[in-house]
Amino acid sequence: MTRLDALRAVYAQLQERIVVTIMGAVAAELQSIGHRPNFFYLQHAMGLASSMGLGIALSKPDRQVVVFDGDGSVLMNLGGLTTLARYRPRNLVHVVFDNESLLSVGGFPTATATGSDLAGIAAAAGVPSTATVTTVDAFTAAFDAALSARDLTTIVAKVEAVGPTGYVTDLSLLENRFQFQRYLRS
Ligand SMILES: Cc1ncc(C[n+]2csc(CCOP(=O)(O)OP(=O)(O)O)c2C)c(N)n1
Repeated sequence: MTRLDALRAVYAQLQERIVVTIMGAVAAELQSIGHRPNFFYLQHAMGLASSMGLGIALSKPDRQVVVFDGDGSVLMNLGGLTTLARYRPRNLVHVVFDNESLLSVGGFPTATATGSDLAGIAAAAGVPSTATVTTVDAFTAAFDAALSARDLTTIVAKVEAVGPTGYVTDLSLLENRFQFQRYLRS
């Protein structure tokens, strides 16, 4: 499965939900499908997309929050999983696109390439629902189930280590920041 195909498969369900992504490939790919004011692409703060999603989920319990993370980013902040589990926001779906690589900075292998199991780590951290999927159909089913279950879920989607041709988009960090802030307040 490619991450782009997985994103396309669930894009319609992102329209009315709050979405936070990590920087780099996933941000560029989601924007290539179509940017929306409810999408925020967290630049620079590698590993903290789930933490930002947690804060939003706790402050907006009536909204569902989707976080698109990466294996390298999660590995940089494994403690984030324990904090997620501790607060257990039932309105947060945490998707980790695991390409076993730091793709956005050149494709260096991560620990998932040598056997570390992020869904297992999330479950051991206390995340109540976890899954690992390897096909678009399985990803869509797991994503749908997580949205309807209304409980904290981490879905690890094993994807090919391929990304967009370019990472720079015409949406600047500050523009995205102010637009997203206005969206959250509206
Ligand atoms: C604290 C910190 N260290 C390093 C970087 C540089 N950096 C940006 S994206 C990235 C790789 C992210 O890897 P992953 O989460 O696996 O996502 P992928 O690029 O594979 O989609 C790195 C190392 C950063 N932005 N912040």
